[in-house]
Amino acid sequence: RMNTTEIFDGVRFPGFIHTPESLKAACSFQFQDTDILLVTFPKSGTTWMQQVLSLIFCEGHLWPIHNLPTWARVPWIEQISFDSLHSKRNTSWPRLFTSHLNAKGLSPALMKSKAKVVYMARNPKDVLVSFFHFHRIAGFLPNPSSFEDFVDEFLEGTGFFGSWFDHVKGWLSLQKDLTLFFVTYEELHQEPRSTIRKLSEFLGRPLGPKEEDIILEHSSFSFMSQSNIVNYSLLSKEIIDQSEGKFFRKGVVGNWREYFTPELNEKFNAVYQSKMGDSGLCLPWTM
Ligand code: PPS
Repeated sequence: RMNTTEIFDGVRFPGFIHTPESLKAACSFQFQDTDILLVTFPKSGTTWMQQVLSLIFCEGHLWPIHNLPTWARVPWIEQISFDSLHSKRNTSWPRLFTSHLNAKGLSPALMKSKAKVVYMARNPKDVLVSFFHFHRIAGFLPNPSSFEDFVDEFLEGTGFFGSWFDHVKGWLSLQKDLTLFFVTYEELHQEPRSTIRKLSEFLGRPLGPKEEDIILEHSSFSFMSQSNIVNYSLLSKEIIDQSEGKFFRKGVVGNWREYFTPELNEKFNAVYQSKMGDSGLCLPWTM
């Protein structure tokens, strides 16, 4: 089952970590008003935000940060490991969850509660480059044939986890219906302190300056990439093989420039414009 595909509501998911049952269960999950759900398209800064969210709630007690992997602290509700991780979890924090599902699938369940949603997005060109590399190290995703083909698939929305465009537009169109905090990888990168401050206020957990320092230190790329508990080196080589490339690859804004030829960039921009041009969304990146 390592390299199988699960198609759910027209979207491809890696069958190694998803089943029809796990995906269906996520869409009818019973959220509580105190829950916090992180939603991302893959490679948009999920692990980073899982780390920030758990740091905000651990109140300076760093045992979980040093001992529990991010996926156990803020588990994906749609993955097959969810039930076992969820039942073993420390319950003194609000329940923190992650999801890569789209708004169409997950929002009906969410709207039955007042759960807070943190939606994190990243420049899709950087998402694409990061995802391309991830396909090469993740045993549960197929190796891309070429970068050009990978770009085509991304633009068509036929790759794993579906269309980036539908994901972002779908979730951001619900800003009025959900209690949603929209944050970007770019702003967390450029203004980490003020972004984390705004996020913690949204979550009702304002931080003191010392707490902010602790969070900034433990959510930095250098700390996280060197921490075996969060850098995915706990997983076997069959699942994620980091001998040829790292999960914590670069951690920068704008790395796409090293991969896109002027032709690919033009093609990407034309599709971006046609899909996002009239979205009315104010996104921080220049394409
Ligand atoms: S996943 O598989 O969807 O959970 O991947 P995700 O965590 O969303 O994305 C991985 C990319 O996020 C980068 N990353 C960071 N950048 C800056 N600072 C910190 N602390 C950080 N943590 C993770 C990681 O390096 C991947 O991006 P790329 O561009 O590949 O380096």
